[in-house]
Amino acid sequence: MLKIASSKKGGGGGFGVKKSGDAQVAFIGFPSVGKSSLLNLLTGGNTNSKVASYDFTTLQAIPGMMVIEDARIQLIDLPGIILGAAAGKGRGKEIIGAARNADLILILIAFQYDGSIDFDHLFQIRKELFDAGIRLNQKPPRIQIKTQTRGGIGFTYNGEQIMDKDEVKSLMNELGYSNAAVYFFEPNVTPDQLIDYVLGNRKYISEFVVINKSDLEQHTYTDKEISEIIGHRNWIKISALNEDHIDDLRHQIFLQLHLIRVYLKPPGEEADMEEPIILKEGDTIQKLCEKLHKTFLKNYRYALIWGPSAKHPGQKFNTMEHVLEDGDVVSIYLKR
Ligand SMILES: Nc1nc2c(ncn2[C@@H]2O[C@H](COP(=O)(O)OP(=O)(O)OP(=O)(O)O)[C@@H](O)[C@H]2O)c(=O)[nH]1
Ligand SMILES: [Mg+2]
Repeated sequence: MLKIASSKKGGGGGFGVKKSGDAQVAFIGFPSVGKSSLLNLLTGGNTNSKVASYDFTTLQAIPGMMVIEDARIQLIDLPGIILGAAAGKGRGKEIIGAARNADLILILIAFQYDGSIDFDHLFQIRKELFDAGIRLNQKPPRIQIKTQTRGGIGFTYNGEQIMDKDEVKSLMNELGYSNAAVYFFEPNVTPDQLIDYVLGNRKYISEFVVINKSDLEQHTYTDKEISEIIGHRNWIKISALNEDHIDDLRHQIFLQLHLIRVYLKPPGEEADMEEPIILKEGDTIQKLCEKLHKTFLKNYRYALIWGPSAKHPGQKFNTMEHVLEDGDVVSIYLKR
């Protein structure tokens, strides 16, 4: 079996948590919602993050590893967030730094003793993350800007748009551009999206909402009402105390990460169907090579692929741009 250490770049931002595993999930929530209790449960006792009934029990980032369907997922328990975190209150900068590096943000809220759910916390956390440049459940806008030396602001677009040419022009001027060609490749681009694109440095990450302490539930809300308040259906009710719906949550985390399994077949040998390489949906042969070792990137000659992404078994790919799919078997041939 080919065993090569992952060559992932970067140490990870907030709190200096070293990225490890196939994907990273950050836990964000107000104090005492049960983040540490949940981390301990999901990692099956591998991790021991202190749990206590008082607020601010966790003071640093505590990473743990959860293995699910062959993927190793790093979970990061964080201190309780407080208002103003984006502006640096509490250990807000570090908490948000850790969130920015994650592939999925798990926002934890909880049932209260009166059976209500602290939805306000969810909205406040979303605002903190927004202020810190994190865009939850959004895709990067399909925009292109080409700066030019003259000609003012040009505007080309697809579909119906909210902004007209004058509005685009004045916003671009405010953003410091006097000559540029602006392209919107999708309909209804908002001014915020244009600003995000120009400012760069935005992170687009999915959120999943965990409502903990369901042992305190008094059936005040229907599922439909909860979905309406949250704004989507990516949420789950659990009880860390009673270990209720923990396996469902594990599975949901796996699904939300959109991971794919790719099997390696060393040239001339049988494929290794035991230990897949875990990649993300949309990843290319290049990503696979990066994950294996830098020599694969440098000395890549071609790949043969069997499986869902191949038009026929053993299809040959001379470049690394081909997008892989879950279940592909890949042979990589290197230059000698
Ligand atoms: N009733 C109930 N209590 C829970 C549940 N999960 C956690 N708790 C309790 O809630 C309190 C806080 O739990 P922690 O896991 O320390 O919460 P935390 O979010 O990590 O808190 P900080 O680190 O302070 O931000 C503890 O007393 C837990 O026993 C649950 O599902 N139901
Ligand atoms: Mg904690």
